[in-house]
Amino acid sequence: MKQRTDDIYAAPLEEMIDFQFDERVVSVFPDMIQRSVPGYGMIISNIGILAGKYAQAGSHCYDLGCSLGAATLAMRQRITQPECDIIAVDNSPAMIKRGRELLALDTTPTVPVTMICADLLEVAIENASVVVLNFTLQFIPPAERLALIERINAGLRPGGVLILSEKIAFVEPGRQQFHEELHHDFKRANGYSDLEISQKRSALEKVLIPETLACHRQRLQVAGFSFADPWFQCFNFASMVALK
Ligand code: GEK
Repeated sequence: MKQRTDDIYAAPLEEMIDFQFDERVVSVFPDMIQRSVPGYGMIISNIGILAGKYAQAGSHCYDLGCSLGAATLAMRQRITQPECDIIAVDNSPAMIKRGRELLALDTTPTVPVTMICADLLEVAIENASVVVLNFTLQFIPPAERLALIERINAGLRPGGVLILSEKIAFVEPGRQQFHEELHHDFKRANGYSDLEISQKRSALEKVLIPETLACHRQRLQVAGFSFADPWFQCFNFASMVALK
């Protein structure tokens, strides 16, 4: 599959369909996520660095909602502890198909990777030292989020980490507008038109549900993490690290 520029929302759409991670999205995904998520490349590199630091010998590292496996590959390059493997999960067959092709091109010899096409809500998390939810929890129904975070905490070894990146919301309308406008400026600067920005926003409205940093922090605490701190924020996008 050839790497393409994202023009999915460039022409006016007669009917707005909820956003789906289908073949069309997969074919433009690396371009789409780079141009839409401020700091994406930096977050991916730092997931590698965090995994290099927190992966424990003989444990599993999970990349939940792995898409094409960018975070998986970054972790694979940095993990030096013996007997670790990475379990990468996504429920989009098109993502997993392309992700496996990209994985086959990666020549990093050491850490074995298994890419699984499954609902992450149904995947067992066990003997884990690093769990990554890189812009994935936002697509999980809010009522299911606490149980998932509790299950991740239960599956982590002591000293293990959850890396949680999300689009975030703000309680005060003025702050919400401030960050949202800057994000739209970021997308415009990356070549998206106002039509593309507004059509994509409508398509995502019912499927991507952001929460406040305070809400994430509280859930992580309730789930049993000893602390959770944001290590990255740019406009309405943030990444937190939670330590068990
Ligand atoms: C990256 N982490 O490049 N089970 C499994 N996968 C799911 C589920 C679910 N229930 N719901 C959504 N997904 C990646 C980027 S993208 C973020 C993550 C974005 C998957 C979905 O199929 C998609 O591939 C991914 O979560 C979200 O580091 O596109 O904004």
